[in-house]
Amino acid sequence: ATGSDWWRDAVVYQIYPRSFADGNGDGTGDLAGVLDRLPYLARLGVDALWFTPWYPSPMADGGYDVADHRGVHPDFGTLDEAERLIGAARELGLRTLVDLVPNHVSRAHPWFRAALAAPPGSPERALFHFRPGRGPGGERPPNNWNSEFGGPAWTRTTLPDGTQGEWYLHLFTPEQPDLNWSHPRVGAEYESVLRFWFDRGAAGVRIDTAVALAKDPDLPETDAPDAPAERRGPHPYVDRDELLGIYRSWRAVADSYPDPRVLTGEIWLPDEPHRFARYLRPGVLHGAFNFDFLSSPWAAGPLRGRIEATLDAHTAVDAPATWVLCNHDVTRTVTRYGRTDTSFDLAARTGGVPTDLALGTRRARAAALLMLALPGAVCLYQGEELGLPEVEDIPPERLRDPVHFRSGGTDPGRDGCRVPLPWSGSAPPYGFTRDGAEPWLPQPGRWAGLTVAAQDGTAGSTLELYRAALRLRRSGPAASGVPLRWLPGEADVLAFHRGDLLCVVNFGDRPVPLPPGHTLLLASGPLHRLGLPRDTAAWLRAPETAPGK
Ligand code: TEU
Repeated sequence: ATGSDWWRDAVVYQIYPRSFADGNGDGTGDLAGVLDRLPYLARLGVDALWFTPWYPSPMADGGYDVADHRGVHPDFGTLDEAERLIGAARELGLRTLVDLVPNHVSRAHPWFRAALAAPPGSPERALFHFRPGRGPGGERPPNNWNSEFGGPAWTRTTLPDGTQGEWYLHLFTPEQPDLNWSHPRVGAEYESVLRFWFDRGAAGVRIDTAVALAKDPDLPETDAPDAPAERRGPHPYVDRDELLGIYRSWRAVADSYPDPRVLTGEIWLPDEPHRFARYLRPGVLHGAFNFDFLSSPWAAGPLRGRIEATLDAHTAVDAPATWVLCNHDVTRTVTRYGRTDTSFDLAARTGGVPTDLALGTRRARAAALLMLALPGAVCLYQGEELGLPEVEDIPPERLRDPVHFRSGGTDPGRDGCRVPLPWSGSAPPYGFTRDGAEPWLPQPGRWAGLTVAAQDGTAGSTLELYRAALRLRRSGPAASGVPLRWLPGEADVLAFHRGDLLCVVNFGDRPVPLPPGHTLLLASGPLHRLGLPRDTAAWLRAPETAPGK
């Protein structure tokens, strides 16, 4: 779609700036590096770029600990450069989404510094969740909530005289104090931040942790302190009704611009498509990443079930789905799909599970054709188009992710999907940086065949598969509102029409014969004499139907 509906079927490309491309040769990716590579992104055929946080930050959580929402971290460049980048991208037809982190700020944010310096009960502290501890000396945390990355969601403050004071709430690391969204100043501040970036050309925002901002003001105990996603029924900080009011007011800000800006939520709400779709009702958010699709086992039944449930729930509120296979938080697709257990969670990172990368690559390529044929928007994660696997052998002393440290070192964390991209050459740094600089995370020595240069123009490469699929998607019915129509067939085959496009994915052992009269447009792997082999997908064009039929 074009015009103000562009987001309904947009392909968004997620950039993790630290690992995309290094323009100034210090080993850290930056905005200058992205500017250099804009032609690559335009040629890939995506519609928009989403940048994970580029703001000033102590980088305790990859920049999701924001110290100033209106600036750019010096590692990445300057605010001027960000504005120029947004403009240059737009000239190539690429819109820009910035990451908005409303659940928490950095401990280095001026608001939190002021809160720490102010006494209990002060207006400064009211912007966060400060509470006295339980027990005689207040030595126990105020409630039983646990942080997403392990350990209590509370940290105790120390008063100037050295004695222990109140505790503050942080659903993530202690470096990320949670804001109090029932305070009007918090809402006003974020509306102003939205305008700040929209005024500088941003076409929208990705909203971090969008399901957890609102808290029950009593901060009560919960019987789901560890895994809120597995809660049943109301929860003191997940999926609360107050969120809808917050997002309605943001929508009004977005809609006040002549070229309406879009709001895409990061909403982890597993297996509850109708709760999920509440956020996509008219006047609320435009889209939200579909993690049910991402976390599905690689099998026809579960995938079809999740696709149908998602489409039903989204159709009911007239919103497009936003399909996603991976991001900077989960094990890369090629590695996940190379395992018997294809789940994305922490356990899969730590188990030392056997992984068949050839199998995973085949499935990931098939999954790409499946995803890109579905109705709605799509979000790709940098390196997905190169078929990069997770890097599972980063030396522990090089790991940076707080998930690793907070697990006491048992979990490698999320750095394995954040390794700098390989652009060219046969050895690290693969053109990522220059002048002999060392990339901030080490790249494996086995990526020579996965670089952009190695795949560019190479028939059958994953890069060329994505390019071809994105080109066809743009010109065909997959890029329009045409609904999906399933074809009856075998249990381990998924087949559906979008207008005259037919997408077939084979999950079973037996090759699936291609339907007669159809033109093969694209296949995710080599075809078998008898048809489409296992773990392979194809796009076909149906024969033209006679007029009047
Ligand atoms: O992630 C929020 C979130 O819910 C994740 O913790 C997710 O559940 C987990 O990573 C799955 O493995 C967002 C950001 O995407 C993440 O990078 C940040 O660390 C987090 O918020 C805190 O800002």
